[in-house]
Amino acid sequence: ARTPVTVTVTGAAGQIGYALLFRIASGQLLGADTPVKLRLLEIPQGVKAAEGTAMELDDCAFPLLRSIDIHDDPRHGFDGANVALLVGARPRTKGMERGDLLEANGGIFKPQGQAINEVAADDIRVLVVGNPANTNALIARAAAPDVPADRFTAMTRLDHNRAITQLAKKLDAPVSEVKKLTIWGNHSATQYPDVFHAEVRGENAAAAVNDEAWLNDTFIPTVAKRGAAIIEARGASSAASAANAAIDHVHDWVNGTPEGDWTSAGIVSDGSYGVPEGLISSFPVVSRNGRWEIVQGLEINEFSRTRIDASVAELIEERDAVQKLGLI
Ligand code: NAX
Repeated sequence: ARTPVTVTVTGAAGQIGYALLFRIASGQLLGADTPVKLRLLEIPQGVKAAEGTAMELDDCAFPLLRSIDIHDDPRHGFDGANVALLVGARPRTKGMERGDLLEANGGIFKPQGQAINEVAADDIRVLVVGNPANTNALIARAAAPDVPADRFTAMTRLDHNRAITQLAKKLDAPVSEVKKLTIWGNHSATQYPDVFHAEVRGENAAAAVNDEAWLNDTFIPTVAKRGAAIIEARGASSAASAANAAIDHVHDWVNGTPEGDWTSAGIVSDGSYGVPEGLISSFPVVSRNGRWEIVQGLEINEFSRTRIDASVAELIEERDAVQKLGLI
């Protein structure tokens, strides 16, 4: 068996944490031959519930699970971490302005970034799930100057997976026949799910759909507002599907994406496709040798350009706001 990998999960006592931890411990994150050491990070009020989850993890007797440690101090929670899933965040509450939300989350992601900088393993990979995910990732990254910038990512894989299923249903195809779909921009209502380069059963998806009104009035809003639709139906926000997307993201990052396909992830922009350098924006990406690479050379039509630019404009606003707050 390989050397154990240390995985830190923040917000471990929350609903995504509950859906995520059992899958990590069973080997679905890193593979069936990689032992896992779990480190759960919570706020003090969350520690007792995290202990309960740890009891249940014990009761599964997962062969790959080597240890579980619970912490409320990031300097201990990220100690030796190879993978960090930053799930815990401050949700928007009634009457909260966007600036207040960014500031409250800065109070979480800045110290977590600093702790990652100080105590995580040299090969640390970070996935930010907690919203606003892209900008929280930007804050954590800025607080960790000694960690290569490309180790900080934000999750848009749930949006990606949602878009695959909507497109598959429209064309009456199995999801396994949908390739090369892209989520661009921010993980928010402005995100742009792009089917113009996607393939369904080997054919161009936009041509197969051949219905711009469906794209504009049904597909894009269904994907972008899916989170709200889940809350409306379930009375609680997406949890198992969010955990599933986090597993997919890290699994592909570590093991590589399949040939002939790509996925979507929020990664630090190198200026590709007119997205300002340094922003954490969602792109079409492949993973090769353990690193995300942006798929290059795609032609961006007018329909896509307007929508990518709108989402990127929102990311710029968020970046400028956290810059003003001294968070980056
Ligand atoms: P819950 O409220 O169930 O759990 C959050 C947990 O985080 C709580 O146990 C809380 O005590 C803990 N926490 C808060 N501050 C912390 C800190 N500083 N350190 C460690 N733990 C801390 O939320 P849940 O439904 O699990 O969602 C978690 C986050 O994921 C939210 O921000 C949510 O908006 C976000 N999501 C992101 C998605 C994405 O696609 N990127 C989709 C799903 C989800 O909405």
